[in-house]
Amino acid sequence: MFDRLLAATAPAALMFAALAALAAPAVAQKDPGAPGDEHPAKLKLADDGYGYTRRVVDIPMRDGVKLHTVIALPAHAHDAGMLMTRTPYDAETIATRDPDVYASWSGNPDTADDPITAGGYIRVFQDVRGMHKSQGIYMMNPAPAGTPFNPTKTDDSTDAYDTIAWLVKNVPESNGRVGVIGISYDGFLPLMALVNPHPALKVAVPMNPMVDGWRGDDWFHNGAFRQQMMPYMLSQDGTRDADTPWIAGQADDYDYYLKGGSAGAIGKAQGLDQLGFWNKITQHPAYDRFWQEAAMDKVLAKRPLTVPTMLVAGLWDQEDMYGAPAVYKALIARGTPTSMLYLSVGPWWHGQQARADASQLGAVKWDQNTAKWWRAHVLAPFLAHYLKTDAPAMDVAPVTAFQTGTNQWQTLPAFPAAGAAGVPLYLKPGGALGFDAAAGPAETRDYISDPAAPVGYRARPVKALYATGSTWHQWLTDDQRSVSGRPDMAAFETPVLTAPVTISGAPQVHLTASTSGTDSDWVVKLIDVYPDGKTGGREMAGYQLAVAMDIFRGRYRDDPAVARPLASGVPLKYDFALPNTNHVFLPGHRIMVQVQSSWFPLYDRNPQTFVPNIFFAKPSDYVAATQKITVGGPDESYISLPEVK
Ligand code: PG9
Repeated sequence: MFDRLLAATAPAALMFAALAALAAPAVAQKDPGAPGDEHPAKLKLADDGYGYTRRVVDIPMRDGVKLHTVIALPAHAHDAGMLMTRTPYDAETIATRDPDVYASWSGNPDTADDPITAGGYIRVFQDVRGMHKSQGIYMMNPAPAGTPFNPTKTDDSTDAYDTIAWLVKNVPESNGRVGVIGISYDGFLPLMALVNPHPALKVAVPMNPMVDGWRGDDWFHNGAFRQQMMPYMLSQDGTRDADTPWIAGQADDYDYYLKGGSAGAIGKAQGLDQLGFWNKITQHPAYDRFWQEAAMDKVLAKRPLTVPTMLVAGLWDQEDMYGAPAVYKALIARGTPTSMLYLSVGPWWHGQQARADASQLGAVKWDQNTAKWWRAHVLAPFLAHYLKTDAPAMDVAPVTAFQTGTNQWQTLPAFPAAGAAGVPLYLKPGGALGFDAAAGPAETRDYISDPAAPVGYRARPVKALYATGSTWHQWLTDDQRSVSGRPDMAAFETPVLTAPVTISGAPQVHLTASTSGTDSDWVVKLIDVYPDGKTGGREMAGYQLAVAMDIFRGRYRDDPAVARPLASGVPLKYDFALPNTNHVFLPGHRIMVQVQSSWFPLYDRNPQTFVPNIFFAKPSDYVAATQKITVGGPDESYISLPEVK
């Protein structure tokens, strides 16, 4: 509010400031340490209270731009490995340890502190170009240098290379071995460090990395825009200190975004059309070269992986569910050896493995603190083996995956688990669901999708993602009974299972449906329905836990790069992958599939009238539509489950 108010009254404010300067006597600003000033000229502390001392340097890159870098050295560091986290989230803040933040690096603890502290590593934190105290221009997740959308000669790969080159020359306490680690945006940066890596880079741990902003990470999922990320864009792209507040007014984001109209209208109202990144994404709503040139699974698949890398994925990662598995799949496909590529898959929200206790996620309990176990038994030995001079042996499998349902860790040679094969689970008449195709002629399951009353992605009131008290981090495990039974969605359910159904990998949706509109979104959810209170325990009686769900914007059904109208009233096929699973549907449970056509307000509404760019849809474009899902018959809808027999 204040920054907008100032902007509105800037001329007046300048006049008053000039008058004030003339009127008030000049107050001499004493230099710190001047006689009488109790402030010392430069305050020196023995350490940060945890035995770490800080060395702050502005490291010159190859083009002369200096990047602000905080080096945290453990007391008596000698022959120590270095572990670097590059970040857009303020290196100075992250590098300040805070006992209240899970006894870890404070602020946004982008690493798992206990094995790192115990490992005695030198920690390095660096502001990326253009953010906080680093020089240079800022671009959000810039594509590699020299691509059409990054015409400069530098990028986060060259900056990582130049920084590592400086570190190994100028940190005498180190053993010359450097690792990179980070979560989310800070997980994207280790991936960029792997593109033409410095020879001293010995290990990379990209956790929950941002990989493809259009396919399935932060900005879109299959073309549907994640409009609740707009406040982050205003903050991150608005100023180099990322300090611009988003003022919505309503306490319920469902109200705010419904009243705001299209995402483009909301963005304009908030001033986002001043932001370079906002203008880039609104000009590139389809999966064109802007997105494809920056997709890190594609970038890394162009070259061999030469640095041992452990990708870390969360099965309920609410922000970057797509990234780590996509990079893993792309690198395995090009023949990367398991001696070079590791994967950890845990029952975690975005970064939970490093940021919090992980004995449960939302209401779902795992019978153990999965994060602490993983840090001690997987991350710690992995880092030590590659960063310590004596390279201690490690017993870390190529894949360490938590199997939910049975709640046990698995060590696997690859992911998905061996033997996972597509088994059709058919959507049938009468809301039935089963592994046997429906007998009889095709039917349709119909519902009305009305953009004036979109289906919520979680129970209201919906807080802004990072508002105080927000439970955004656990929304993917919310009980889906909040929407079950609504007339504007369709649910299908198996009988009670008498034997376990084990799945590992990405379920594949094969939906046949028509819409009376000329565009449509399809949300498909694969759900584990817990037994009733008599057999399965009262606490979770009847709970509907989504194990995989995602949205698909119909206009891209032929080609993600080209939006095309849908033939109204014609049954069309929609084929898309749901996020990865590693789950067992236990006996006594049921399997459920839910289908709906909005997921609000996280995703912008589809007007259901084909328009060139949904960001700029007019109010009159938003029309209700009758959705008809084909069940039974030769074109029946089904989900191909990656079942492990
Ligand atoms: N991937 C996270 C994020 C990116 C963009 C918007 C909101 C969150 C992150 O870097 O934490």
